[in-house]
Amino acid sequence: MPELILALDVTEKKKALEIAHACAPHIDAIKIGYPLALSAGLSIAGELKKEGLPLIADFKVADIPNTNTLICDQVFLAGFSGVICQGFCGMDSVKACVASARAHKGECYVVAEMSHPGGKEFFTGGVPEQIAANAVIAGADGIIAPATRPDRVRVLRGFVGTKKILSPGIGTQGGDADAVASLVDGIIVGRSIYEAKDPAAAAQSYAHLRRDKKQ
Ligand code: OMP
Repeated sequence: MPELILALDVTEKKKALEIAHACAPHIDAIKIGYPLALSAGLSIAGELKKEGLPLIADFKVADIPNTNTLICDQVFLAGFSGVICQGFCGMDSVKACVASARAHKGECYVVAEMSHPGGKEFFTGGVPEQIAANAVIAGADGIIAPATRPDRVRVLRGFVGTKKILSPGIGTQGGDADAVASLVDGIIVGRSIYEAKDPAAAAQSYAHLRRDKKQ
């Protein structure tokens, strides 16, 4: 059964910190990306870390190896424990992110296929499978695969074996947490939690899916 990762795509710093604090007992990790990092600054990482949870930087890093290294080093120096990169830039670019993660004792996840409708335009024709295979060879900790397409998660599992699969697209994007829970290691949920009237209660509603966690 999977862990619950809160996608904290809130652009008001105070609200973000309040939601993180309220949800902390009911989640296993926090993921932030450009929305919060650009509005609140990278130092938000230090404040979110106080919740004592793994903190993933979803910057979907997608550049040449040297630039990827420079970006990921900053991510880990800011206090994040994990980073998400794109896989379509090639093995060398992914390896650079993995090397940075290792140097900082952090984790690296590679987007293999995206969850939104447009994700079917270019993440097709065997590309996600190749990205997933590359992620394994590069030594990444796992991949990102779409909860909106459980059939595709099943296929990609065949390429990553026991590596982790983190899966976004639940709730607002139409994915069903119960349908993917047994297929993945982490479900990523954003708006269905942070836009709820009571974000903590919304997070707690996934409790039955979380792995061996005391509520
Ligand atoms: P909600 O749709 O609000 O639950 O948010 C989903 C979160 O997962 C957002 O932070 C997205 O940026 C992220 N995400 C996707 O939705 N689809 C993907 O294919 C990949 C990601 C991601 O890498 O986290």
